[in-house]
Amino acid sequence: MEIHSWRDMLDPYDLAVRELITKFEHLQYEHKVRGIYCPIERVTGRVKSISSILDKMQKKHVEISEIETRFEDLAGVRIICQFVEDIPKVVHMIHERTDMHVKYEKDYIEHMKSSGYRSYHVIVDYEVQTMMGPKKIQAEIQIRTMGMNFWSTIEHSLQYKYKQNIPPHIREKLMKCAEAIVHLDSEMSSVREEIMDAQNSMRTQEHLVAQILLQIQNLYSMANKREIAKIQDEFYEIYRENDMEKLEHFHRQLDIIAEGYQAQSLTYPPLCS
Ligand code: 0O2
Repeated sequence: MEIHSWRDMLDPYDLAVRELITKFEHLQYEHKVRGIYCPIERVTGRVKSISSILDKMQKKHVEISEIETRFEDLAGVRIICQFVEDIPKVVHMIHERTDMHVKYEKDYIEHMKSSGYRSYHVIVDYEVQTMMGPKKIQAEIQIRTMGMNFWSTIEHSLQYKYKQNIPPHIREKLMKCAEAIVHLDSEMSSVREEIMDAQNSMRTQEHLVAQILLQIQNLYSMANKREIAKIQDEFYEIYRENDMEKLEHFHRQLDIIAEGYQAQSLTYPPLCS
């Protein structure tokens, strides 16, 4: 196939990858603004490289004309989760969507590959709109924990270096590492509640601090500079104490101060108006 034909073939897959990344990142955003825990930690994606397609064609005896039907991972999206428990939640989210249709799933978590590879794959049909009209393509969504991703990224680069012939002593080490990752994931799951509590408090505090800073900024148009400087100093002092209750109290006090100023400006309209 000529270079421009490869590009013609792969362009819709590139569009699909970019759209899918945006859609999953938007889900993250929606959770964040609502202060809800999101099972998606990070989203990445890629269109399979031409050399990787050529390698796979050779390995699986696939003709050029069969590429799009035989290879389901020309468009690949990877969703990284913090905990193993997040993975079925992400799978459920995908099933619930109407803009993609699940064709089938591969559970390499329940059934680890002999290499030690663990990940959950969902193959979807997805439609993109191109200059030539709509095009239905397949995309592979890999869902895995940070630990699983760490392992498979390292192992993948070794596969590239050794061209599928990783020496036995390295294979053995990789298998041990894969087992260690299984253990790590399960240890992380056992302290999941604590980790999530800590992350929740961090998010709540960030949200509160942002609101307080906005309140102080709004006061600039109402209060005098000396008073604002005093309020700011008080805020820094409370912030250093790291006491959420005091921060919440301070937030409420600022509301009252702002309401007071607003009432004053309604009582005494500017003389020049
Ligand atoms: P790349 O470079 O990521 O595109 P199968 O015959 O079913 O075993 P198939 O059809 O490739 O093989 O499907 P499979 O096994 O679900 O693999 C799809 C993708 O999952 C792979 O794409 C890898 O990204 C990943 N994967 C599968 N097995 C392994 C593994 O043992 N190690 C690592 N690191 N990744 C794996 P490609 O085309 O292999 O590579």
